[in-house]
Amino acid sequence: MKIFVKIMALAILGTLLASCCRQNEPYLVPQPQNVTLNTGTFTIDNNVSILGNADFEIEYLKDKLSKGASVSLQEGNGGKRVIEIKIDPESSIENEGYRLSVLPDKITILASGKGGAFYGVQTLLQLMPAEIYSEGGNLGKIKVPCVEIEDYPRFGYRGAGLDVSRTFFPLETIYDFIDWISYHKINTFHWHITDDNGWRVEIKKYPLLTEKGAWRGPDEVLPPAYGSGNKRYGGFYTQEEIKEVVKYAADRNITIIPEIDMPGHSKAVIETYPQVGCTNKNKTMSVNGEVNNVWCIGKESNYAMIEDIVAELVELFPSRLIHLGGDEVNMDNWKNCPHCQAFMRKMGMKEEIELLNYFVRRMEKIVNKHGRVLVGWDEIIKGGDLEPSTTVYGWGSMKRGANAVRQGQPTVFLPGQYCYLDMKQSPYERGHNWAAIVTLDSCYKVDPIKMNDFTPEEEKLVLGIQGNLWCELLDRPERFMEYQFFPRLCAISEAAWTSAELKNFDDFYGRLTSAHYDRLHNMGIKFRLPFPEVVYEDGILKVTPPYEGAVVRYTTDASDPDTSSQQYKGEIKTAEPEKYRFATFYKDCNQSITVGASNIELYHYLTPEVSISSSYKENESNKSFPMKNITTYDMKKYWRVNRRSYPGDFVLYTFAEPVECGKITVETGVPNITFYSCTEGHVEYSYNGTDFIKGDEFVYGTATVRPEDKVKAVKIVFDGMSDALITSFQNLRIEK
Ligand code: TNX
Repeated sequence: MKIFVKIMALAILGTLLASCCRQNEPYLVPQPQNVTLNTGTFTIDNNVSILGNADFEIEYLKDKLSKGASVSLQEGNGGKRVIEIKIDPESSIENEGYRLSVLPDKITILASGKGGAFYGVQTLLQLMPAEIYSEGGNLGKIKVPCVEIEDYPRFGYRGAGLDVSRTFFPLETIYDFIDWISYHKINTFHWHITDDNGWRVEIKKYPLLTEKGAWRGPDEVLPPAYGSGNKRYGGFYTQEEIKEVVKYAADRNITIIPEIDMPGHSKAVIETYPQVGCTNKNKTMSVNGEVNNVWCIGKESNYAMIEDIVAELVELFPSRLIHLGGDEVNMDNWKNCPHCQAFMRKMGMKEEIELLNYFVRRMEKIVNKHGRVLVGWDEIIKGGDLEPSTTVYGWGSMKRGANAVRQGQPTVFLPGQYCYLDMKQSPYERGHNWAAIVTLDSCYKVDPIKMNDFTPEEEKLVLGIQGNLWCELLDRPERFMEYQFFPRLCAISEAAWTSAELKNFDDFYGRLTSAHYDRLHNMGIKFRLPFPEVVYEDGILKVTPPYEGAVVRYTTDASDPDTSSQQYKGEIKTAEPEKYRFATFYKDCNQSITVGASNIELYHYLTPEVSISSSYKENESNKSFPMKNITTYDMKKYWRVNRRSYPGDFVLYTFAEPVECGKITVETGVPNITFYSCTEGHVEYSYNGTDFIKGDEFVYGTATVRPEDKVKAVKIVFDGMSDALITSFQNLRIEK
């Protein structure tokens, strides 16, 4: 018996010790390769001095400590305790790796190069309280746990990509973004700097590219798109600004790879310099819904222009890799262009895809001439051979990246299903979904080595991984860019940095939610919080908070919870579950989307018989999304018209019998994606079918009617030009 008590006591002590050690354990992201936690701490205060030969990193750390903790370090070795940051090119430490040793009286960061020294500092910052990332922190004193860390990256390429064409981001945001990714040991920023919807890099020889091609609006060469509406929208970066950004990034071990997307995705060039495009009346659309957005391959003068552009580009961006696009070319332009067709005959080409290969091969020469290497999207492997150095970005699927590797091209993996951060994070959130719903877990899983059976030779061609954000849907809500990137990019960073054997999603999720959220918050990032899971069973609402310690608040009137809403403490008994809404809260300053119980109908829409008439001609309707879709009340279905809408365009919903209802929500655009919508317009409604009352204006594609009598008809009326070459309409949401 006594022995049993002793064993129990030991067991309990053991558990206590384990949990207390676990508490002290540094929760690092990305997880380093080797961490040994020792006893004791190093105290950082004004008595600490700093020395070493890593000049930038020393200044950087001093700056972080003074801003985030009000601590000033002295230079030299005169302090009571010392921090040394040393770069020794002779040391055996791997490229971008570092050794971090924290003893009670000395912190040493040793690396063989600048990158490793910078990452040693990043890990050291993560050993400090999260406030260290804030500006204006006042800790005065910081205790850093004694550790020995040996660390190095799994992949040499760890990327984050941002499209600034569809949505333009001001310089300050670009600087913030560089800081944020550098904290996560991301070393490449792929800057998608031109596309159909805006050219954003100053090119001195072709000033119209930014004077005109950087702007969209009713009186601009580029029409409104992606929520920019009927105002002048746009912006660009001057060459001076870009040089400073490149330098700022390089200090933080980040290479910026610029992308000029060609020969497709080029509406912004072709509208400013029309001679660049094909000569034809082709009206078929690219997959992105653009017409006439492709460079002509048959016009020799185009190559001189590209040479000029690239010559300026390489002066701005010292990166070895230069990305010139190659994706989603609508080859109908080439099929219908006399120059392209004559060129094909001259070259003995049979198919248009050979024109793409010809173009890419010329781009290789242009880029190689400057001692640089061409990068293109995975379509570029289709038309024929490439230079062995030409690098492919595998985006369409894991398989397409793998095919590029098997064809012998160095490849960066960013398969949409794992790495596209413009994809929805759940069915209820804004975002694309053509690749998948991309969860935190999907990002964490991505592993081009484990998911393919490459030979050792092929493995060498796997350069790394990139998280990518396309910005068609980034115009709203505010700071959605941060929401889409974080924390999914934290997962990508660990997938790219940490050895496969050390990866463990649950462990990552624990580190993220218990420590890294605080860091993200102090970095100033409005990150996404996961929502709780709610089900209604046996008269009870049961809520599973999304992580340990998560605060869930709720309302009982179907409104969005806020910080004053009551906190969920246990099961809720109710006969009206559809009235409850829940959200996760972080420190009362960030909250998840609002959800109700997932297994019940939250809305009870009425479904009266309805017929449609409109200003659109029958042949303008898209066959796959016919008009009758919007008489079904299946809210996933929609009607798509293949043209832009103009003032005076309308859609009229007429009910067979007048409908008694309290509210009609009129949505336009594609359900849950909300583009191709009515950006400038209003709704009208009628009690008798002939006299119409003017109702609300459309805001982001939605307008509401609150009738006082039975409604016979509802009408969508356009007052301005719509946002795309496509317009979509949905079923009415009619509530009692
Ligand atoms: C495909 S990825 C594109 C982009 C879009 C994106 C939306 C790639 C090379 N092209 O132009 O923005 O899908 O997810």
